Amino acid sequence: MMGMAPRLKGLSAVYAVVPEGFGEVMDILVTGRPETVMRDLAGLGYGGVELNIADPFRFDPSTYRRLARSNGLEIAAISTGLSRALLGVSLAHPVEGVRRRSLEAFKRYIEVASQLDSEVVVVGIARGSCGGDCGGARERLRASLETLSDLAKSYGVVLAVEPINRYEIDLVNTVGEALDLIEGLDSTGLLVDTFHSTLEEPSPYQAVVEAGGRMVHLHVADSNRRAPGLGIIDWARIARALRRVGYAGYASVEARVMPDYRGQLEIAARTLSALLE
Ligand code: LER
Ligand code: MN
Repeated sequence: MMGMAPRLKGLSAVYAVVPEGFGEVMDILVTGRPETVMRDLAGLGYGGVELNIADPFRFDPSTYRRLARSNGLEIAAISTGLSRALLGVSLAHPVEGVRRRSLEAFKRYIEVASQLDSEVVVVGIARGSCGGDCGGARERLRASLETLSDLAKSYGVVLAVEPINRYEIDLVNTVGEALDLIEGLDSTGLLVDTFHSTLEEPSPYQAVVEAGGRMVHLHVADSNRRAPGLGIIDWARIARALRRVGYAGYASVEARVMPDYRGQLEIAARTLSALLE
């Protein structure tokens, strides 16, 4: 019965929260003053904003809470990738002191998520890389996730492990690898990113189906990482796959937004209306 299928919560976009002087961020992140960005997102019909916070130790949730509230937005997720560039965060790091400090960063991300009523903390490139020893890195990453999943559970938050394509990282590229990694862990699921899964999986539709009930978050970009609608992904087919697995979270746009994020997010919203019906 189609009418019984859970609906997505809405659209969100990934916004970079960086300290002054950070320099350029990836062109898939929305940048600008938070007041302006949140007002623009609300104006474009977005219901959420995902915060990619470079430094969780120097982040004041109260400002973002107020701005999100006043614009009627939810914090769709807290993402963490920028901490790798700024602080060297790596949950798989072979140096115990670095791994411990990285766990502290993620503990802070979990606290921040709960303070902002967000249910999701993303484990993307801040998980770290193989460093020539993929087996060891995987074991250390698993140990880190075991520690963090208990904490996440106590805060009512879930960790979302994101398979990322092999040209960006060498640790956990596919949905299958991510499912193996998180097996048996509470409060830990998968983030499917339609761009990465187009590169790594038989298809992005199959990636959603394989992630199944363990899917807790969704990043959307087209096959070329441009806004949904500007590549070859069939978005109606993505929508069908999401309904089939019962996904009911946000679709968070993480696509090339330069030079003007408003235009790109408008194209994304128009394309993704099929997912929200
Ligand atoms: C992060 O969500 C992501 O998709 C990566 O490509 C960023 O490096
Ligand atoms: Mn992503």
